[in-house]
Amino acid sequence: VSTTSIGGLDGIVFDAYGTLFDVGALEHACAAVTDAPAALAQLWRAKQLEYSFVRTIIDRYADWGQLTSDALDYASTALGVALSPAARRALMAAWLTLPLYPDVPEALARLHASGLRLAVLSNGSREMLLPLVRRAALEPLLFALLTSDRVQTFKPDPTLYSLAADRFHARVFELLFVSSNGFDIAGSKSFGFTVCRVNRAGLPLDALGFEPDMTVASLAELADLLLDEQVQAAQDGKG
Ligand code: LAC
Repeated sequence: VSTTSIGGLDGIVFDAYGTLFDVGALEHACAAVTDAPAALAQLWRAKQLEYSFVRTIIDRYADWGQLTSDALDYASTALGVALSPAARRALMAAWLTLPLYPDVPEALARLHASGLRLAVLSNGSREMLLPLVRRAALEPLLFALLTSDRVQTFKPDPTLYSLAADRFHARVFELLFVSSNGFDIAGSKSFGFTVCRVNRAGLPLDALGFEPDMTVASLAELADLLLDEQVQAAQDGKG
């Protein structure tokens, strides 16, 4: 764990897919249609992200559901996986039932209980994220659900990040942005957030020239860091 002081935070903004919600679960869904489910799930996710980047650069927005469907078409064709209409629907539906990583529920509850405002800011659309957030019972914990469809662009476009600063009425460095995705660490840090990288898989940091302010292996570790610091500050205040 590396950390810098993070007193004076105004709120915490979480990336969704791969940070709160376990996209690894797509592999189980893919196992229904291929003997190589990891390859299909990985290519699907990689193409989904690639399409979002390309569309952002050429200014041709399509919503996240469309991108996800297009990426599945590419990945299944490239890997020679035949999909019946029913199998295709089941794979798309897997995005609406992704589980939270096991460390997430308790950590978010603790952070919420501490009085910090929490939000999700995602490249997903509201249509695809709301079912996930509701299913995971996160709605009562969230101050805001900020999604790409509002601004019709995708991270790391600063336009999407700016939704958080606007919604919180906060200075950007007073918001802690939490993500596991390398492009999102670089994008959020470049935008000016204080940034926490969640590195559950022990992967190297993407070589984009941006260091997160802290790195944790789980959200439990993040909650410990922030809440211990709060306790310490309260004790110092009394002393
Ligand atoms: C998200 C994806 C891109 O924004 O991780 O939720």
